[in-house]
Amino acid sequence: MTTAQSENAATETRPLDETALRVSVVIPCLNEAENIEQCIAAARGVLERNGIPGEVVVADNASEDGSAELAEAAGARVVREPRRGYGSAYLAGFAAARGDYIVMGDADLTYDFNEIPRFLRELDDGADMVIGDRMKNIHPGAMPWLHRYVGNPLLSGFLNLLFRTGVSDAHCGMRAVRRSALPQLALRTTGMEFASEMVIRAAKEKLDIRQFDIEYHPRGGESKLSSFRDGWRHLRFLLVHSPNHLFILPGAVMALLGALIALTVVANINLFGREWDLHALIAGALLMIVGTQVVALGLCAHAYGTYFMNERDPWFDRMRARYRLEHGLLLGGAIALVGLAIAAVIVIEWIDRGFGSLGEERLAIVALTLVIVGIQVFFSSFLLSILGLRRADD
Ligand SMILES: Nc1nc2c(ncn2[C@@H]2O[C@H](COP(=O)(O)OP(=O)(O)OP(=O)(O)O)[C@@H](O)[C@H]2O)c(=O)[nH]1
Ligand SMILES: [Mg+2]
Repeated sequence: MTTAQSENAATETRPLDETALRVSVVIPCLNEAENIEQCIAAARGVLERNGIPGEVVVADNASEDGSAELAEAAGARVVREPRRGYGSAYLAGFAAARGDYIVMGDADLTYDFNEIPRFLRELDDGADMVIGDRMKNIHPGAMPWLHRYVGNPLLSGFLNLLFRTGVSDAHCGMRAVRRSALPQLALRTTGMEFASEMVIRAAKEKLDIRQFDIEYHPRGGESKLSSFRDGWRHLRFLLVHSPNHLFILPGAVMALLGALIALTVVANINLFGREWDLHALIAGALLMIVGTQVVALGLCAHAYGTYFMNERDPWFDRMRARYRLEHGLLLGGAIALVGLAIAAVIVIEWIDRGFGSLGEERLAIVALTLVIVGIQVFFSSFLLSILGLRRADD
């Protein structure tokens, strides 16, 4: 998005009497009575000292320890969101924010709000989203060993493997974003995975994302993060938003490996110094059938993302441009026909032998596998086409 476009979008969403509000510091809060006043004082102090016209919005998640009242008394505008979750809190806070820029930070004193001007400078310089990187400056006791050396590096690494965002610390909670970029991000997750969603969506939309090192301090009060539940929520989010890595790649590898195994057996190839027979062929058949099924599921997931969720994937777009329903039907039909032809040969031989005993187990397995795979391709093509019907409606 160009600067001119973002300026237009900002003016469109901004009420007339608040044209001067430059920054909203949005703080999600769940039972942070110990810290919330200090956080608000820090944020307000930075805005005042630097002459930045802004507000502090606390998105309270139905705290039961009086956090919301403390926040109001400390001069924050409090938005109440009864639906629990880090993402829910932020979505409510974003909806209420009035500043051109939004700065995000936890209500637990882990982040230094004195860094706000640095974040704003990057936005002024044209960035759409700015994110801190805590990993080099973690103060003693600020992050448990499991998160520092296992959870964060693994999840950030996996996120970048799948989505190539270039963000080093994808779960850092201190960020800033141009408010006009929010409609484009279309954020919707409710839990801690919101942190991943924001980074992935920004990268997919090719926004200008910048990062710099910040310090991470030990938190006051109790952590709301649950290592395994929230770790899993992040991982789950990454997987369900990447059909290529979840389905297409593993499915294609399985199907290909299965086909190679089947070929080795049928062609009597001596691999690793031994012969491969029926048991290997059964394993190969299983891999071919399951692999095809998984690839078909991946294509349907892509179709759902494209037609229902407005999530485009360049690879799937190219596939759509190149292949139509009829291609799938022809491919599936041809594969099934080859299988049926092999089955027919076996039956003819059986008749020839006067319905006596047969020794064509290998060919029978190959025929059966091809018929199954062909039928899968044939009907999956129809299903893909049905999912694509929405395109015509739109
Ligand atoms: N987990 C969680 N946090 C919420 C919720 N609603 C608001 N929050 C706030 O979201 C921020 C992030 O939660 P934290 O417990 O600090 O999680 P974290 O920063 O990943 O982990 P720590 O390093 O232990 O602070 C805090 O300011 C919470 O008060 C909620 O429903 N669940
Ligand atoms: Mg925190």
